[in-house]
Amino acid sequence: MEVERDQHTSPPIPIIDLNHPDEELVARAVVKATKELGFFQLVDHGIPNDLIKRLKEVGTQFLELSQAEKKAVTSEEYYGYNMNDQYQLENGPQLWAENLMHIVWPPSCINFNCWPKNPTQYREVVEEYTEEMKKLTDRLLRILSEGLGLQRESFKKGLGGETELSIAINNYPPKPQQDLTLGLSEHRDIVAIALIIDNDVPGLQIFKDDQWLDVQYIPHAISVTIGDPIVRLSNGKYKSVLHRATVNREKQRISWPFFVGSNPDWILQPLSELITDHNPSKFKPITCKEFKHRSFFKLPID
Ligand SMILES: O=C(O)CCC(=O)C(=O)O
Repeated sequence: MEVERDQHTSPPIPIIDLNHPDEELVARAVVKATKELGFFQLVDHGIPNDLIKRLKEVGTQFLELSQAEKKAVTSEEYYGYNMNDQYQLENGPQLWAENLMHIVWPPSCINFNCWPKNPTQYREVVEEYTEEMKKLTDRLLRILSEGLGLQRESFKKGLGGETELSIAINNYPPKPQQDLTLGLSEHRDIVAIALIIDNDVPGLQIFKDDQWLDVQYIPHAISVTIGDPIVRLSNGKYKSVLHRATVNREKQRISWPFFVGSNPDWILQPLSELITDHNPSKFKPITCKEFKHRSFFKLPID
């Protein structure tokens, strides 16, 4: 199989076979997609299909609980369970979604009150998924480092070493007036990288060449969105992608993003190896915590 699959859609979205024997070719494809678009889809990525299936099962079982049971999960600043069906953007579309998000790593940052207790296998499955995703995300960070001629751990160190990892479940119920409603409004990620799996209902869109493109559903594939911290670390050499999620007229869409965050107290700034007299820093140093807060509340940063 080629490392980048042939596509007959135009313009193409890169689909990268991570298990291709030529690792250099794989790395080049990831780096190219991150430099040009900030988005790609991974196939044969090493996360067992059975584990993805179990993750989807426990997530779906949680969503099927009564509202009272779901609300029993704590809701705090960024994490826990939230229902967004009443939310209306000013002069914008109505957002319709339900969301659960919680930290999965490092253990010192985990608040298990933000994790569902039901179904009972939820914790075990999410912990197993986290272990696998740590390996995959470390590999991507190493590829991004080496892609700019840096030491392989540079990007991980630039995020503060022990980065915060979290997982979410987004539930987008079907909505007949689909054109009026977005599940998740357009945004660039506050986190470094998001790795998204979904059920078989397409809805993710990315903005490329002045238009919104549908991301096709590929069974077992992982969609990767590059976020603004990677842009800052790379001093603008890598791109983040503007993306959004639409809802379907007839079918429920569910997505499970896995987020690679940062160490909250770490100073986020372009990696020093990338700064020269000819290529001065484009971004002000800022703590990761402050960056997250300012990005979340759309406050100015630089
Ligand atoms: O549901 C999706 O496909 C997109 C999720 C996303 O962008 C997010 O949770 O930040």
